[in-house]
Parts: sequence; C-alpha cells; structure tokens
Amino acid sequence: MPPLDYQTAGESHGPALITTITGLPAGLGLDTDLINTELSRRQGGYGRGGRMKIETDAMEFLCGVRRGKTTGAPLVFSIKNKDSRLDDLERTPPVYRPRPGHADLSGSIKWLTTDCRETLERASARETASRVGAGAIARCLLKHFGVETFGFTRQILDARTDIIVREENWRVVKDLRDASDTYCPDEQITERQREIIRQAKIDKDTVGGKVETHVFGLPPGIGSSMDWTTKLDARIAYAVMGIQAFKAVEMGMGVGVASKHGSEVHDPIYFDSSKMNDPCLGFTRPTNNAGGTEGGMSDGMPIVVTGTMKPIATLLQGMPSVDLNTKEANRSQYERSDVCALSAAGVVMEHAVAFEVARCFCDKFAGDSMIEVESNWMGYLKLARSLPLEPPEQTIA
Ligand code: EPS
Repeated sequence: MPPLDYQTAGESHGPALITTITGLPAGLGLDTDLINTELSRRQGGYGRGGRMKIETDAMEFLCGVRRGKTTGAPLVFSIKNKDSRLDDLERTPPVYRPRPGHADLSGSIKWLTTDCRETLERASARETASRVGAGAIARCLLKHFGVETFGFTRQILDARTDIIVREENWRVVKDLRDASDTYCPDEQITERQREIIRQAKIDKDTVGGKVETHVFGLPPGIGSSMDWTTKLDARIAYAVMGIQAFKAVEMGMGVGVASKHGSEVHDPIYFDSSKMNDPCLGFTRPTNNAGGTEGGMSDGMPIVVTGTMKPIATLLQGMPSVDLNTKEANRSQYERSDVCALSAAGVVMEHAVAFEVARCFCDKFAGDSMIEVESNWMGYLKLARSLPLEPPEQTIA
C-alpha cells in the first residue's frame, strides 16, 4: 500500500477537474452527501463572483470505488466544469496586462509567453474544488475513527469574532456558522463582514482575512518528531500555504508566542484517570496554546490552525501594471472574479488540513483494508493506555 497522497489536474475553464488519490485502504465507505455538501459550501459565501452561479460542483468517481466503498486501488474522481471554453478564442482572450498579486507575471516569464492565461488557468482557485473533494474523502476515513474537523471564518478586514471553539461546543458553533453567509459563527460580526464586502465591491476593491480549522478526537502520537517531513504541523503548514492566496499559517497561539514567556505559553500536563477513554488518554491540559501538536506530533488536544488569506488579486479598478507585449505602463486586466472568497477559503483549508491529518493517521495505522487499519488503531490505543508497559525499575531506599 503506497502512502496516502493526492494529485490534482485540470484547468479552470477546461472540461473538468481530475483528482487522483493513492493509498486509501480498501473498504472505506464514502459519504457522498458529506462530499457534495462540502463541494457546494465551497461554492457559496457572500462576495463570490459570477462563476459560482454557473457551476454545480459534484463528484463523479471514475475508478477505485465499488458499491460506495474504496477498493484499495487508486481512486480517481472528476468535477465537471460547466464553463468549459479553453480553446474558444473569443470567450477566453489572452491576458497580457498581469494582475499584481496573481501568478500572471512570474508565470508568463517562467513559461516564456506573454499570454498570462497559460498560467492563470491552473493558478485559478477553481482547483480548490479538487482539494475539498480529496479532503472530504479523507474526512470519511477520519470520521470512522471519531476524528472530526470544523472550519469557519474568524475575521474579514477588522470584523473579527472572538468566539471560543472547544470540543464541547463546536457542534453548536457549527449551526451558527451555517446560519451565516460569511461562514462566521456570530450574527453581528457577519453583518459587519457583509458590509465590508459590499463596500469593497462598490469601491471596485477586494478583501481577505483569517479562517480557522479545528480537528477533534486525535490521540497523541500522530505525526513524528523523528523526521521533519513527517511532522504533523509541518505537513499542515505545507498544505495550507499551498492554498491559493494564503500568506500565513499559525498553530494554536501562533505568532503570539513571540511576546510571551515560556511559563505563559506551554500547556501544563496533568493526569486524570477518568479521562483515559478520551483522545487525551487521561493526560489533560488546561490550555491549548500549542494548537494540538508538540514535537510535530498530535498531543491529544484539538488541532487548531489559523490561515490568513490576502485580498483577491483581481481588482475591478485594476492596479498599475505593464503591457507584456509593448512594455508600456497600463492598468492590470480584469478577469471575472470574487470580491471576497474567504468563506470558500475556510472550507478549502478545513479539507486541506483533514487530508494531512489523514495522511499522518494512515502513516501510523497503515493497512491495506479498513479492518487492518482499525485493528492497528485499537492495538495502539490499548498499548498507550497500558503505559508503562514494563514493570517500573525498583528504587533502592
Ligand atoms: C473559482 C473559479 C474562478 C474564479 C475564482 C474562484 O472562476 P472564473 O475565473 O471563471 O471566474 O471565480 O478564482 C480566483 C479568484 C482566481 O484568482 O483565479 C472557484 O471555483 O472557486
């Protein structure tokens, strides 16, 4: 069984997005309701552009699935693009005045062309539909083991909710989030966020902000401190920085640790035998400043990730730029876009994080079938709860 991994392919205006996932154990039930709900949540949110009114994203399995369950073979799914017109010269004219902040300029130089479309079709955030699909399949696996993910919008410009999300309240917070079209679990802040987006649209401008993902139910020891490429927090950071327009990723207290002493930052360790069956295996922590990882491994507390997205690079007013054919100054070109796609970015980050958690989970509990993964998972929990495994050394009085 290869390690769990995925690849995406497909242009924004090509016929479809194609995603290949390798390393899924056989016998995993795929919850198509969950998958398609998340795909349509990615399409939603206040401030999205015209494209989302055209598309109805839905996953079609091409291989690796039989009667709703994985077979252990590579799984390939497609998401159709209704707005498919890549070779239509009139409907997809060249873009030659690069947008500052987009991939246009660097990509055109890299691929030695003055048509930025060669780059932007793949750089487009349309590709994130693939990542939500892959992450939703990863969530099906995690849910089987009681591991749940939850994402929401924390802040747009200066409209920020201070809501505290915990294992005990996240389902209630989720209902609040689902009632908000900025995906922010706070009615008043949602209204301010809508106002900010409305004003940005009038000003022909764009806005970004912060989104958060929480993962509940992971026991300590997922990821590894033995090698930097298998650290859970490093994998998460890599995946989040790979999302279009993300400029920063933080775990737990994040950059806040810079202005605090060690005694204020590190989460004290206690033991409570009544919590042996909880994900923490009895090792309780009154705070979670670490954001659920220590030494690149889960520590039994919820994983907390914050991602920062810059404002979208396509501005209706344009920005100072250069015509790549004449090298003369001109405003950047406008392509249909969103005023704010932060709500969607929160869905994308939740699923990008879910996939990385599932990747490290499958590294630890590797098996060809779900039955084998389950047996490895139960065996590990049993051993971890029985620590110390050897009789303690006798101390001589
Ligand atoms: C997106 C699809 C794109 C954009 C947006 C997100 O479709 P189109 O270019 O046809 O309008 O709406 O992409 C960007 C913000 C970007 O910079 O490329 C999607 O499916 O989410």
